[in-house]
Amino acid sequence: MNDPMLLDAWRRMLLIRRFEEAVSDAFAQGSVVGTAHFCIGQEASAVGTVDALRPDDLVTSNHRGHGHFLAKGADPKRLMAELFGKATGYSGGRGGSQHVADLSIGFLGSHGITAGMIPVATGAALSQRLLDTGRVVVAFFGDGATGQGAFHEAVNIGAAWQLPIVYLCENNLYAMSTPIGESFRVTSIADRACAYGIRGVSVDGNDVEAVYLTVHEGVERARLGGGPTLVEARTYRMCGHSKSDQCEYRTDEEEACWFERDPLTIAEERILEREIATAAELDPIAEAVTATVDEAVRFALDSPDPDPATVAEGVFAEFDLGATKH
Ligand SMILES: Cc1ncc(C[n+]2csc(CCOP(=O)(O)OP(=O)(O)O)c2C)c(N)n1
Ligand SMILES: [Mg+2]
Repeated sequence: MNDPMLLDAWRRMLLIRRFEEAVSDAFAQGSVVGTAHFCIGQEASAVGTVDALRPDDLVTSNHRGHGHFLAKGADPKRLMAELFGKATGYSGGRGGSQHVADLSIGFLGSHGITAGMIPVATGAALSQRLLDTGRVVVAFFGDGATGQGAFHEAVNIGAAWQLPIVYLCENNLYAMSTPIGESFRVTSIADRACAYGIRGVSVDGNDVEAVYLTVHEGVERARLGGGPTLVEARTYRMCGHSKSDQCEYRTDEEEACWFERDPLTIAEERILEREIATAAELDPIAEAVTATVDEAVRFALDSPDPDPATVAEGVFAEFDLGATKH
């Protein structure tokens, strides 16, 4: 990454962090209900990956998708409003944390079904091939998703047809409370790539530059017709799986070790070391990020609730209640 890129990557990682902290506060205040999965600690894999893409390239996400979406250019106001269940949200307040999309910025959607979007991403990559758009697709998913049949089927067909796609696994060492060692025997998820005859690469997922370089190589290979790459970004969520998780299955030592490798700190230290900016120059950037998030919260609070009269809009299944009576 050149100097301006690294500085901007840091700013956007900070935006993701502050955004999720604000969502957490909103939960505490009761403005947001239900649950959410935060990506605090995983911001570098989202930003580094998206920075390796062209703006018109496509992304799919999973249940832990705020960072992916914001990195791809989501409007923080509309995402915040969605979390608040408001009519101005990306899904009109109906989707919540896990179900948002914006095709205009190439974000095909996040989804709560583990591995559910990997086949969708693969289909999107087939479309790009058939339409000859030159676009590449990235599918974000977690280590737990690699145990799903949908992962194997999609990666296999992506490989067989040499589709323009990068399969981006954020290996944060756990699927809910299950450590990876209890789910598979390979030491790296990248090793699984050989089963499909594609390239597999493992990268430090907390180092935004390393992620960028690794994904960029995979993206350009895919764009030139070289087929998929499976990238494992090794990272750690610095929070619970979801709102209710106290992380009792993790040791203090393990957490301390990873908390020292906070992706924001790594990027900030590098910016200072390379004299891209001084600490005093970073302060106003951080303040502007906080102001953006505050504005998003205000927008969400001030937005109207969805109109009950629109409840059937966007519903594609119809039931004839009369037909169920015998
Ligand atoms: C098909 C399916 N099975 C189970 C779940 C429940 N579930 C939600 S998140 C999750 C773990 C996902 O782990 P991973 O893919 O590693 O992502 P992470 O949460 O660690 O980011 C599970 C099992 C689900 N949402 N969908
Ligand atoms: Mg995981």
